[in-house]
Amino acid sequence: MNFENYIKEKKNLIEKTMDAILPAEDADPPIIHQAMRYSVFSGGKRLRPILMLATAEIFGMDHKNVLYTACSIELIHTFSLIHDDLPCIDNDDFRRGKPTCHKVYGEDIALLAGDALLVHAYKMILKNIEIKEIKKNTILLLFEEMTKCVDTENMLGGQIKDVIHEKPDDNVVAFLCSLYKQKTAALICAAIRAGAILAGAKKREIKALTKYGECIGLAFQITDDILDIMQDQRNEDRITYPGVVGLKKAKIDSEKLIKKAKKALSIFDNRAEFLIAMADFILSRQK
Ligand code: GRG
Repeated sequence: MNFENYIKEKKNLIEKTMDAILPAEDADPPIIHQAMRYSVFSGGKRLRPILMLATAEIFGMDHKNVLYTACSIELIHTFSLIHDDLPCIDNDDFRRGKPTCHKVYGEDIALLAGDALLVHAYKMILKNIEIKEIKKNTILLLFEEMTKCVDTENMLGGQIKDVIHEKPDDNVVAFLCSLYKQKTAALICAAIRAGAILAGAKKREIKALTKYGECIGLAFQITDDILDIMQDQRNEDRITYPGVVGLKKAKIDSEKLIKKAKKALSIFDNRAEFLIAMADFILSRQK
């Protein structure tokens, strides 16, 4: 199957599952469920759940055993975007070309919709109990993976550094890389690691996939900043990697990271072809 069809097929699968697992729009109280669904179904690329499915596929794991966890990671992603857009954080009016959640539903409901999505993400990890192929211990490992990724050592910590705009006097590049690893790469890496954990991958395989995830995660955020500059959407308050090292070096560095990521997959021979294609896509994407 070619890459475009692969992405399309997986995206459909994920969106169908999310539609089935989220509370209906008219479930009480309707406003929160409408807001949750508005943000979840407003046109995301679904990269993180696709990465999870593609990782589990390396080990021959059936998609149906991965879908709840894949949706869980997309719900965490959506929660982080809703909160990131709030007036008290980035104050963005638009996301994916559409009004942000708080613009449509108000700040109070948007904040709570984000909270509800995080809780629902954990419920999805628990729902794995219904799948007989998944052991209880695997579910505990998934909980650990998700929690570490959201915690102050990762997403929350990175976001806090971003919010307080505290720039170190020296080694700004190292500071930015650490912030990007926490804020962005951690969730991408957790998606990949969760796919491997679900599929019962061995330690050395998880290590290789973690390296891949860290590299593509960092390259993803650098590319995101490059796209913001090129599409004239830069936030002047934020220090960014291309803002510090320049566009040309930022592009070279993200290419190096993608090369490193692909090299980490060499232990899988040709079984990781879609992960390799995903790595290339991260560099070539325009949105
Ligand atoms: C505790 C999880 C948690 C969050 C609170 C708000 C916050 C702390 C963190 C925000 C992190 C954040 C917004 C990182 C930006 C990552 C990024 C570049 C997102 C865009 O990802 P895409 O392009 O989005 O995959 P689509 O639109 O395709 O879904």
